Amino acid sequence: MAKALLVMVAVGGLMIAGAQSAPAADMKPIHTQKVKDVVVTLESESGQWKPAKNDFVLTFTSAQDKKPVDAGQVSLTTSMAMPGMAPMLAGATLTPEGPGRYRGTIEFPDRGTRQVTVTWEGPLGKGSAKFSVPVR
Ligand SMILES: [Cu+2]
Repeated sequence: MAKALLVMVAVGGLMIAGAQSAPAADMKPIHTQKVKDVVVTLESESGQWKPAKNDFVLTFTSAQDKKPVDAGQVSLTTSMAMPGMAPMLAGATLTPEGPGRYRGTIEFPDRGTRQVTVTWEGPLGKGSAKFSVPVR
């Protein structure tokens, strides 16, 4: 999974050079979190995750001037605690779309609150954000 993610990110990076990305559709925030000087925003057209395949956008901006932050290598993973069994894990496929902007997909088999971990490692350093998102 981790290896596939790296390949996807690398391929996405190549695509940016040639392709002009489509204008962003109207997005609603799923979650916003400030980590030091970076604001991490998870958003989608519906503003929530459902038990199915989900498309979303992950952005990194400066808390000071609101400009995009080059987050570099980014990952988004989720887990859900399930009584009496191992936590259910799901990772997102992320494709860089522009400075500080990643288009992602993630699939959930059921409802329930996910613990989300976003990590990044780029020119401005590395960091992580942890928060929970309901799947409903
Ligand atoms: Cu579950």
